[in-house]
Amino acid sequence: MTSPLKLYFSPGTCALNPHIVLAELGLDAELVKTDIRTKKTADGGDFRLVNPLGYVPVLVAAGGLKLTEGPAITQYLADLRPEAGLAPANGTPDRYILQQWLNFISTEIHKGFTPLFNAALPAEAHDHARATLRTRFDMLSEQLKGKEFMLFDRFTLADSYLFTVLRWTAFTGIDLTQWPELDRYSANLRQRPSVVQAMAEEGIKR
Ligand SMILES: N[C@@H](CCC(=O)N[C@@H](CS)C(=O)NCC(=O)O)C(=O)O
Repeated sequence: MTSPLKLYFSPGTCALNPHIVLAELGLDAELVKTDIRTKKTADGGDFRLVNPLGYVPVLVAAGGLKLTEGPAITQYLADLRPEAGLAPANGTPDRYILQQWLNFISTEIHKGFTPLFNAALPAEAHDHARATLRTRFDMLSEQLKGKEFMLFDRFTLADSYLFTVLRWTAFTGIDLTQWPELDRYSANLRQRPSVVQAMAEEGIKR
């Protein structure tokens, strides 16, 4: 039987986050590899017909529901299996705390990296992006002091997302060992079976 879930991803991008969540929840999904430069899916399809803005992740779910935006996709998935505890119940104070952090990771960290992936920008723009990220990493490092997970003493959607974006430091000239707490946190999560599985399925080595 084909899976009712389909995830459009590109290896090592922010789509690794919902991919980890799928693995964490033990949900089967059809994984559609997408080239975000050519906007083609692996079978030669036009990805812009799936997302006119041409970015991953995109989740297609039962009933034809189509979602973009990582935090919406991962919350949808978490709510399919609430017993796994990846997101507190909707409407509870803890759910808003989770949403606060997902929004922080999305806007302050994820999008903070964007200039660093744009080789056309001048060095000053890259330096500015790194300097801004450093201030966010200082704050996160305090938040994670002595902790295995970001929130509620358990693995949540905040961890799959933060792990995904911290991985990018290795490719953008940021030495994560400057923040031993973040380095330790990231190294621990890398050993997690769902993370190992999702990275292997995407063919990511490091
Ligand atoms: N707002 C979207 C942004 C997703 C995004 O930045 N995707 C990147 C990969 S990490 C992408 O596909 N970029 C290709 C493009 O924008 O052309 C989200 O948060 O899910």
